[in-house]
Amino acid sequence: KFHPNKRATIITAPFSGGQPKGGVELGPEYILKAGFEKQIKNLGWTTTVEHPLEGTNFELKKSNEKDEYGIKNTVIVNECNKLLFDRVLTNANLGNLPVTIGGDHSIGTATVSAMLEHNPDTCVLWIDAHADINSPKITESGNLHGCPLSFVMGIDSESYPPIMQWIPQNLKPGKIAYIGLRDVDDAEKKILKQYNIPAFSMFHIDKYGIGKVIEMALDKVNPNREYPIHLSYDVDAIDPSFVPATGTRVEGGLSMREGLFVAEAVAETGLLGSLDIVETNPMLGETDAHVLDTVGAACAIGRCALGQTLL
Ligand code: EXY
Ligand code: MN
Ligand code: MN
Ligand code: MN
Repeated sequence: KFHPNKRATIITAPFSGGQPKGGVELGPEYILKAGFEKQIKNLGWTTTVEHPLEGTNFELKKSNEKDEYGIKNTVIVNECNKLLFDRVLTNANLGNLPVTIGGDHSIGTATVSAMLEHNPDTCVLWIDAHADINSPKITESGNLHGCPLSFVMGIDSESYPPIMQWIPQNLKPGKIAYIGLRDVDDAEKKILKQYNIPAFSMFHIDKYGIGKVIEMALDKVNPNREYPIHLSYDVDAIDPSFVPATGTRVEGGLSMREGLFVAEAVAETGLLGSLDIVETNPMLGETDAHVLDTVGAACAIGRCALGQTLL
């Protein structure tokens, strides 16, 4: 079992530069105000909170223009990821469990590559409606929250801007599995096939049930249940009826229980090495209840992943 000492570091990533909408940078503040740190403490963890983006003003530098590489906000996304990479890697090396709270999913570039730098055996579970594996070459939107996995896998690396060359391309295709997919671009589908990346869509969840799907996903990336798991949880994996306050909603998602089960099942393995909770956008709730539901779901994902059980 990893993390027997139960020390967690909550790393806030109030960042929205990976996509055009404002408000997702408020995710960490809302999640912390909802009592997330205390909830984790109540599960027996010693907690620390770090704010590595404090003092930066990335939000003021956002633009909606694509650069010569076909992507938007390259400089701030890159700088943000550098800061997060350092804190995730440092905490992991100290034996702390990094819990990174976004912010948009472009920060996955830092969290995934840092955890693989910490332990190259790390496997990744990417829980999302989206595959987030566009490259600068193939992205249509140019939004970097749709691209983090290409960078850490080195897909189409000739299309990357030079400032992103520091990113370790340390994720192998056999070390990641997806759960919850239902909005994947055609060019991304090609990549999933070409690299033979295990991907469980909502179709598979309906067909086999969520319990079986987690087992199948872990059988692919962690057959002997021996490697640490980086759980990168995009709240839009859960159906927008439960998680409405998020930027790229897609109907037909996980039920609330299926969504929490994923986190509980990872906790049950004892192999959780690090966690991201991303894409909570408190400005996109149409009502206060929408915001409370979404922030509440983000907190619940974290509690379940860190060991909260029903009995
Ligand atoms: N595939 C689309 C794009 O690249 O723009 C949508 C990506 C949404 C990414 C969200 C957060 O997971
Ligand atoms: Mn470790
Ligand atoms: Mn995502
Ligand atoms: Mn998503």
